[in-house]
Amino acid sequence: MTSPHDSALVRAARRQPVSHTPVWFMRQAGRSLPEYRAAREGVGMLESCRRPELVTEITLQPVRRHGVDAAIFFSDIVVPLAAVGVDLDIVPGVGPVVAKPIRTRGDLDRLPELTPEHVGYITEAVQLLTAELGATPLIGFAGAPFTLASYLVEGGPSKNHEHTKALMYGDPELWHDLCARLAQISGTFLDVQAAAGASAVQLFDSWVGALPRADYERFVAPHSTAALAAVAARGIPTIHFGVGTGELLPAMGAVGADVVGVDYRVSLTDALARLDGSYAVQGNLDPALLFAPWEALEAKVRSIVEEGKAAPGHIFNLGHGVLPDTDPDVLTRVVELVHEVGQR
Ligand code: 1CP
Repeated sequence: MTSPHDSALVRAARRQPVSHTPVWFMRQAGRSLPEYRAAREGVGMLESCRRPELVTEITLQPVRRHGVDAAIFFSDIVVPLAAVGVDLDIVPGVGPVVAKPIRTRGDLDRLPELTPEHVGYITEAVQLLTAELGATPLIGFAGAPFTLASYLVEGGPSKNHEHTKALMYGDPELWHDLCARLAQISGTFLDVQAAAGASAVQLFDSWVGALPRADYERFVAPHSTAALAAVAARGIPTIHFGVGTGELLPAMGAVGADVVGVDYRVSLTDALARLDGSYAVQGNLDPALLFAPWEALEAKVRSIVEEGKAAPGHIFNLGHGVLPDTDPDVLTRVVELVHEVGQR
C-alpha cells in the first residue's frame, strides 16, 4: 500500500474489497493519552487548534501509539465559528460556550461566511500532517449545521435543545437562513481540509438524533446536503455520524454520504437492513465497554467485526467518542484484535 487513497479505510468507505477491517476511534486524540495532556499543558483548546505544529503532534499521537488505520484531524467543530468572529470559548470540562447566543435575525449578522483565508492555520496543519502520515489517511471533519446551530442558539452544550427547537419550529425562515449560513461555513471548512490533502471527511451531526425523521428531512437534510456537496468535486469519501440516530440512518445516508456512522444503540446488522446495502457503515462499539473485563469486551469486538463482514464496507469505530478515563492500552488491544479477526 503506497497511497492513503488506496488504504483500507478509503477502500471500505468506497465499498471496495479490503485486506482487513480498518479501525480508528472518534476522540482518539485527547485526554485518555498522557502524551496529549503533556502537549496541551498550559495551552487553551482553541489556541491549540491554531498552532499547526501542535495540531500535527497531537493528531499523530494515537496513530503512533495504537496503530489505527486513520488519523482524525485535531480541531473542534466550533473552530470555524470562532474563525469568523463568533465570541466563544471551549471551557475545560464543559465544552463550547458562546458569549451571545444567536436567536434573532439581527444576530445572524454576527455570523459571516467562512473563507479559506480565515483558517490558514488549518491548511498549514493538514499539509504538515499529510507529509508525516505517508500512506495513513487523514480524516478531516466539520460539525453539521444542526449541531453547530444547537451550540450557537443554546449558547453552549444542551440536553434538550429547547431554544434550538423553539427557533426551528417557531421561525422556519430564520432557521433555514441560519442553517444555510452554517452549511456554507461547514462546507468550506471541509473543503479547506480536502484541498490541503485530507483523504476522507466526516460530518458530525452529533445531536440530530433529537429530531423525528420527517423534521430531519424538512429542517436539516437540505443543509447537510449542501455542506457535503461542497467537497463532492474532491472525490474523497464522506462519513456522516450522529448519536441516537437509529431512526434517521437512511435519511443521513441520502444527504450525500458514502459511509453512515452507527452508534451503539442499533446493531450493525439492524443498521445494514435499514440502509438497504447502499452505504458502508462505521461503528459501533459502546465506549463504556472499554471499561468492562477483557473477555466481555473481546466478545463484543469479535461480534461487531463479524457483523461488519456482511456490510458492503465496514470501518470499525466506537459508537461515540473515547471517554476521558479510558485506559489507552485497552484501545491498543482492541486495534490488534480488530486487525486479527478482521483479516479477509
Ligand atoms: O481525536 C479526536 O477526535 C479529536 C478531535 C475532535 C473532534 C473530532 C475534538 C477535540 N472535537 C471534535 C468534534 C466535536 N466537538 C464534536 C463532534 C464529536 C462528538 O460528538 O463527540 C462535538 C459535539 C464537539 C463539541 C465539544 N468540544 C464538546 C462536547 C460538549 C457537549 O456538548 O457535550 C467538548 C467537550 C469539546 C472540547 C473538545 N474538543 C476536542 C477536545 C480534545 C476537547 C476537550 C478540550 C480540552 O481538552 O479542554
